[in-house]
Amino acid sequence: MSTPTTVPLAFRRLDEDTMRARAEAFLDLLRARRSVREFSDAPIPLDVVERCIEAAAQAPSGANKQPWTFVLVTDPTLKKRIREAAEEEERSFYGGRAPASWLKDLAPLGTNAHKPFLEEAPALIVVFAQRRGADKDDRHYYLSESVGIATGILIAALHHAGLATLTHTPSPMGFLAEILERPAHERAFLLLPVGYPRPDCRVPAIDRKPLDQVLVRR
Ligand code: IYR
Repeated sequence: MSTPTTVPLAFRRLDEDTMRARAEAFLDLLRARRSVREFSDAPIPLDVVERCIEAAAQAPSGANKQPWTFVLVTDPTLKKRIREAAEEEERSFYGGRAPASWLKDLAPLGTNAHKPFLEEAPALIVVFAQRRGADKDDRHYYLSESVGIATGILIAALHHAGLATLTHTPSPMGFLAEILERPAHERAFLLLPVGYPRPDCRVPAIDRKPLDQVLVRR
């Protein structure tokens, strides 16, 4: 076993009032985040999106393998192909593949097989999970956990930067690797339309569980 090389940790200790203020501000910020399905087609600063992707790529991952690829799609032809393929999958999902109980759970969200946002949003980020490295002996670990953490950071970073997203999971998502020409060891993890909400955008009236339902203190 070789000794790992280390560097000093850059850590700034904050006073408790500052910690409280920052925790509150971050909670307020995330309370205001909502999944958006009605996007404006107005252009967005792509340099901002790229910095948010870079923020996501700072996430911790199993053995620091960083097993993710983010494909930023802005080409209208590709967006159209993605919309058409996604809608085909969704038609079969809503038209019989999904059990009645699942459709009942989705009813409050008002979703259906119609996915115009895949063309209307100025950008789509398709997050891919790499089952292994480019070299076939390079193993990856805790894939879903790692890519899930990075995706969560990405959603928070985009919201913080003033952009709306939707966590969209057309299922199955195999068509994304095909359309975006990803290698066989990558599987699509999540599709995130990114943009500004339409000025008349409405979102479902849902709320989050209060802290006492999600936190157990022992
Ligand atoms: N993928 C479908 C269905 C869907 C599933 C869940 I779970 C959601 O939270 C929302 C939708 C669709 O995108 O419509």
